[in-house]
Amino acid sequence: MAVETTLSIIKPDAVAKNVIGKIYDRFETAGLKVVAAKLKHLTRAEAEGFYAVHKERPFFNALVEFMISGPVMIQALQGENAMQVNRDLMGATNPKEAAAGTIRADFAESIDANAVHGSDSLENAAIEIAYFFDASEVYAA
Ligand code: RTP
Ligand code: MG
Repeated sequence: MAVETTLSIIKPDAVAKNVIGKIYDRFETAGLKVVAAKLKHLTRAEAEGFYAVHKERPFFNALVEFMISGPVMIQALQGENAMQVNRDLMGATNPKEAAAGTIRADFAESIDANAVHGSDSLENAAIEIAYFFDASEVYAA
């Protein structure tokens, strides 16, 4: 397995619930290291750009509204197999279908307010990290 870097976002619902630290503990316990981080209230344009791949989907407007409803915590996570390790920690998109012990099962309320985002491929991870961080803001482990 290779050392990878992936993008994670703790969404407005989880930031509002004050569980950033509890979610960071999941990352650290799984061997993922935070190598870049910022708390940010996204603009509409930033959220639309980030989720542009979904712009034709019926849930796009609700997704953007939700993502700008409060600040988000954005981090790059580095470790062995980081992209899939983070996706496994997150659990299914719909928290009602998420396996017990996953972040979404424990902290999410609904398919809209589902606590976290994680890159779904290494190619997208590179694009998403560059969307939010300058290269000089990402610290190699
Ligand atoms: P994310 O991109 O946020 O990490 O979530 P994901 O990969 O698990 O899910 P994705 O298919 O990429 O969808 C992005 C976000 O859109 C919302 N969604 N709503 N109502 C619906 O059917 C629906 N489907 C997706 C979710 O909030 C999801 O996280
Ligand atoms: Mg996705």
